[in-house]
Amino acid sequence: MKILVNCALPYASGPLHLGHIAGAYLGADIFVRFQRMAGNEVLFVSGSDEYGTPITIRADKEGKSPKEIADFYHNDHLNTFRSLDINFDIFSRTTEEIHSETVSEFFLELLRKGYLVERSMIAPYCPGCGRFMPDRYITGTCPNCGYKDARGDQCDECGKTLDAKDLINPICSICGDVPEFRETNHFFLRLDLLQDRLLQWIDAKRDWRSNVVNFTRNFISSGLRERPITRDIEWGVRIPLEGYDHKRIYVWFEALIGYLSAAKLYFRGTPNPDEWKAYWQDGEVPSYYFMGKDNIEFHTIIWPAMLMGKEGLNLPSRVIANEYLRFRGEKFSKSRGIGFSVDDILKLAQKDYVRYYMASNLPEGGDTNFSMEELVDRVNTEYIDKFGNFINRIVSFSAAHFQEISVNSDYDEDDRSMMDFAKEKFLAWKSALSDAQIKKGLQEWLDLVKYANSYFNRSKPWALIKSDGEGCMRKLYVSLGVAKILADMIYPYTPSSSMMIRRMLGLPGIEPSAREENIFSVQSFRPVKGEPPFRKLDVTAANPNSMDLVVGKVLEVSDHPNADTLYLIRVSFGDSETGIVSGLRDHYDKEQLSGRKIIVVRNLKKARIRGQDSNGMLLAADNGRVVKVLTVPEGVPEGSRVTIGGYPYNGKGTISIDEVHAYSMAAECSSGACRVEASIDGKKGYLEVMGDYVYVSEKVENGSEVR
Ligand code: B3M
Ligand code: ZN
Repeated sequence: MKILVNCALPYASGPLHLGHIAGAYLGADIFVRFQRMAGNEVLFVSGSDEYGTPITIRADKEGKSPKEIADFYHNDHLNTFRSLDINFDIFSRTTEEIHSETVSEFFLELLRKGYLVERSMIAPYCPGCGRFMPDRYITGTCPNCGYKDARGDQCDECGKTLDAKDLINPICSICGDVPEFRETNHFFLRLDLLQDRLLQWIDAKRDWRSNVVNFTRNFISSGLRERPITRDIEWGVRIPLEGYDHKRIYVWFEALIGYLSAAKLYFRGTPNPDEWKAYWQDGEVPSYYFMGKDNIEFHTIIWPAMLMGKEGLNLPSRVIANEYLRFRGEKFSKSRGIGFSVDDILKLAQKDYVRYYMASNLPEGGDTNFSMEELVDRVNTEYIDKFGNFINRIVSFSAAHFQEISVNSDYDEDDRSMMDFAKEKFLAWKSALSDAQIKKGLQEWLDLVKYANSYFNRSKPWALIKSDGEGCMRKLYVSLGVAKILADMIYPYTPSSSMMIRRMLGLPGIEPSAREENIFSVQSFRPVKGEPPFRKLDVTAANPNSMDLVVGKVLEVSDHPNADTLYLIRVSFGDSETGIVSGLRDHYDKEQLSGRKIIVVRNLKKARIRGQDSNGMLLAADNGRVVKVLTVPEGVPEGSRVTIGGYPYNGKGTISIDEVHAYSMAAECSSGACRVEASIDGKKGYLEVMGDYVYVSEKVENGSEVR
């Protein structure tokens, strides 16, 4: 059977972090691998979403063109997916020509059929910038949840889609001016005409997850209005009509068409360029869509509406949306320095360990939390101790005593119960994955791992070998059969380790299979003894950053009562405060420090300095004469975490002043500004914050120590 699997197109505006991976991509990859094991023909599609304000915002910030940004992050995404074994058949780009052609066709056909109409509307216009501003560029307080930093298109906190004019106290995020709301002409999608059909359609989706169905049903029932699908911007797909040179198609209208244009592109240049039609027009071919929860309405309302209007293409069969993966309770955000990017985490743990932990912790039914400690714990105790050791024990024992292992005597009751249990778990795994329940599938696997361990221990092959050679071989045969099933069941989750284990089991050339007839079908095994398959994770060793560097804001400065060179400084981290004794009195007036953003080593061991408590250490560049505090770019809030060479703080308790000095932090000055470099893990790395650097507040002598 053919299956189409589409995965939300990530914006090419920044590196992917673990929140993205958990939201959409890992689950989709696991699902696709499973479907292929089950013998299905899958087309697995995604691509970079290269238009839209996330890209232009980043371009403005970096002084580059949107195209340069999109090129860079498109490649970055490709590398990221490759590094995690997430293998799309095609990872396309919305700047492909075939995409704009496909968008034009869609647009013109919807226009012809009356699903698009031109109307005048009110949009935010910034007098400071002298142009209409995308909703996303306007920020203010969310009318829904009160979050202060909501964007005009959507609130990041409550997820509600917004209109800039709904924001309370809106301002332009570029220049800070208060926007006006002016009239302009745009094309609108007549969702209102499709409301009843959409409701009927969603009501028939009995097997969908309730988060998606409930959200969609509520949304539709509250009444669908026409939606503008063009904007007064320059970066986007052109409107295929005369006279609209300064307007473009809105990213959320065209990006959805990216699924279709990518499928066309995939088959273009193959012997059968029309093959995409099999995936889009054959009503028997199901289509699955994976995404994070903030993308639901676009896939269950806008996209189906567009497809209904267009006619002749399949509607989504299944929309699967995960909730959020959080990091210490907050949403992952590379730019705010919260959590790990994929590159960061892969420095600490190999891809299959990351895939394993993430899969076991996917936010399928509600938000989950990422924790490095939990990752280490689950990988070590489940994946390595239980699974890896089981494989290693059978393989080494078998290889040490037998050339070839086949079954040569009748199964006893325990063998049978082992085999029955294996079959039961295999079938449960299969039905979970068929239903895209990724976590549940993994749980079935783990149950079987545990049972297999206890069966092997009970069987005592090391004792049997002395008294009952045949019985011993039979026990090994059953264990190897179970090991093969385990290797198959784990294949979608950790494909490269699964293949390694298959080699240990002596199964080259037999592909992983999800077919029931392929369990216990191997007649004889020739396991290959080698090294234990996995090495345990030690993240303190792996993550060398033991310094909890945080941006603080000076609240108050006072003289130390017993020392003329010292200040007592109160510092805020946003949600907490601390008191630091610091030797800046000869270098800064109190007023110069008050209100300033500084960098603090928050986990320095508490000390009492001349009778006053000091809790943390304020960093400054110091060449013995000139002392200048470190600082951060405008807009970096207190509480932001600083990384060193890409490593976030490893969370391992307090550190001593000597340990701080071991990082040999120093000012590295070039044209006008001084960044801060440190020695970490035998290499040089910069202190970074929110995608930018930590700087010395004024230019100092190159190489000045930072302490
Ligand atoms: N780029 C939003 C996101 O990355 C958007 C998805 C498009 S799917 C067609 O979350
Ligand atoms: Zn402005």
